[in-house]
Amino acid sequence: MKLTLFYGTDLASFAPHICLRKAEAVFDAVKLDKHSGVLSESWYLKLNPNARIPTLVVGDPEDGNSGGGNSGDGGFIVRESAAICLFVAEHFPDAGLLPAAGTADRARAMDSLIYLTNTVQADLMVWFYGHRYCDDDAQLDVIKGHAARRLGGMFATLDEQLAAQGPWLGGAAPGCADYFLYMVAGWAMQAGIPEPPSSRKHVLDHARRCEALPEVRDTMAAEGFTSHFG
Ligand SMILES: N[C@@H](CCC(=O)N[C@@H](CS)C(=O)NCC(=O)O)C(=O)O
Repeated sequence: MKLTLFYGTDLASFAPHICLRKAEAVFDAVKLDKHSGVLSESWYLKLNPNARIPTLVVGDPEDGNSGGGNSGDGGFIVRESAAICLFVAEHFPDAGLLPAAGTADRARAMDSLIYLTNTVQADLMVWFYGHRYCDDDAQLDVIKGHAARRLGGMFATLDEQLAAQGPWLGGAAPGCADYFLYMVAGWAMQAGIPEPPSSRKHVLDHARRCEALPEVRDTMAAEGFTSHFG
């Protein structure tokens, strides 16, 4: 089945991109610039009405279904970064992107992945897109201050979690939750929050371990950026 990932450098497509590379999937990678206006163009909105990156097109969504939707046999589209990671994990089970179903390790990996996307990533979006939540610079400063403090606390909790059950979020081997943590930790480093991920020993060690993985290094090189951990 043909796979096409629409991605941008160091965006929410990064973790899905690592998963595809780890799975040795054959896929087309289409690079987009989120500042170019392309996300609001009609051809892209048809693929992703949320006007966001990433988008994974699986097969041909126009072929044999109701027309560009998510149903039918011809193909489908996955638009959430964590959902793309999970789809790739299930579609390529030999890649080991998730621990075995029904195990404690699987439950921990899923718990972490969902926390990272619906809590950590959500507050990072507030920090990076704070202007969408307020009217002026004074309000923006307040919003970003709160987001930064909240994020500092989240990485402290993640640090404790890694200390208690590391080295990886799903036990003995790295998987999609680890790639997701590395992605959001890198964004938090760029945000310059007062208590950055690098100030947390176990989060920093985790990032260093991630950077030693060929699938992470290769994806960073393919996207054209380098470590945010110095
Ligand atoms: N929940 C979505 C969020 C995706 C998202 O916000 N992507 C950002 C890039 S990291 C984007 O496309 N931003 C463009 C915009 O908001 O205008 C996911 O995880 O896939």
